Amino acid sequence: MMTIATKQYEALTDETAIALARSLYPFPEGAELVCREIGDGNLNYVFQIKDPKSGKGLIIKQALPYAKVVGESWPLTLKRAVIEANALQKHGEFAPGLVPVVYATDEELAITLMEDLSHLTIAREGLIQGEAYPKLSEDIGEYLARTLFHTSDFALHPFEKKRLAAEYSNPELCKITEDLIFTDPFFNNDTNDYEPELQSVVEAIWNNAPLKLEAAKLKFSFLTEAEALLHGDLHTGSIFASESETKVIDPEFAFYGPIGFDVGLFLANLMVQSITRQGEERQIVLSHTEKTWDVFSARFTQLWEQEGIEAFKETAGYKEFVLEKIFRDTLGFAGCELIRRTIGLAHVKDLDGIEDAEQRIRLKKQTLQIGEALILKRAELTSIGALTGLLEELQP
Ligand code: SR1
Ligand code: MG
Repeated sequence: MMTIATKQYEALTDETAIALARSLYPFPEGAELVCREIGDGNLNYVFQIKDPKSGKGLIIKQALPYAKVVGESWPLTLKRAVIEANALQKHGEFAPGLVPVVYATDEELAITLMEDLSHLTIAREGLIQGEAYPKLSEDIGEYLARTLFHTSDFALHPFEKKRLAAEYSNPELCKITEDLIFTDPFFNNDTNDYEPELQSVVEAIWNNAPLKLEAAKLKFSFLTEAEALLHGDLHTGSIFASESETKVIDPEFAFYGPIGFDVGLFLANLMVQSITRQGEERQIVLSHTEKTWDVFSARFTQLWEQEGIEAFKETAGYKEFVLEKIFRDTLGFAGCELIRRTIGLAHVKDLDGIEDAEQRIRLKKQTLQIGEALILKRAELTSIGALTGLLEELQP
């Protein structure tokens, strides 16, 4: 991995991105490179630079000093580019093949040069088009178990774990999550965004004292429980996929947090997709939901038994206690994500893209209903089958 000779921050253009790519990547002599800005996320620019003749290409991702989704009025640290590049490499140590290869980084320019994944599709887009992605849940279950186990106290010396927790201190990006997922949707806040037809259900959330108490507890966990190096934003828009490949991208929200947050965010985004599907198509996504947890918990168990360093690792009931805690957190965090993706800031195309207004509102109400149930009943839902059972009961 290379470090680029730095200069002062400036936003890349197609021309400067091409020049940078040419200086850092072995494109054929005289190659006529083409550049496209392909970023459709909320925060960054993503340039794809390609030599159409040889088919060789790479990605340059550049953080902007503000949140693209809102504009310059929302300043945002450029340090997130370093966090992202380092997290890609750290997670790549444990889940090789499931994250893109990083070629070079530059802290001043806030850029990362990485493997071109343009032969793959963003999983959210593909799922909306009806793709089944047969490897998705197995790969993400593996990714979650390997990255989270290996960066936790169950695998690391406490000095190394705390060194990493300090390295990945990411207060500004965490604050976005604290506000957008855990706080704002539960109050009458300006960042919320919902159709007038949802006004009464939204107000019912703001007035639901038991729900708010549980949301507060989940926020407290997110704020305080430094269990493992999380991806921090593992929704289906942070995953590239095909029939045979899965790559997790965009860990700029990485920090030391509760393991169930990564698992819960991914499952919530699968749940949104399952709510929009019917019949056999819905079953495919529900199977992914179950398999993600099954693969995650089986691999986590295996790593615990074979590679765990915790003195209590063989104490009867301890491993089960840890996995039950992760599962309960997973459900609660998933519930908060479902509510925020429906009425908070940064919606998802799965729901907002439904053109029939009546159907869209009906499915959004179902999403909110499942979100609330997961938060309130997370201690009673003790198996992944109990979760998918809730989704199976929904009227298509
Ligand atoms: C202002 S950022 C909005 C959302 O986009 C990111 O992908 C995170 O999910 C964040 O909450
Ligand atoms: Mg992102």
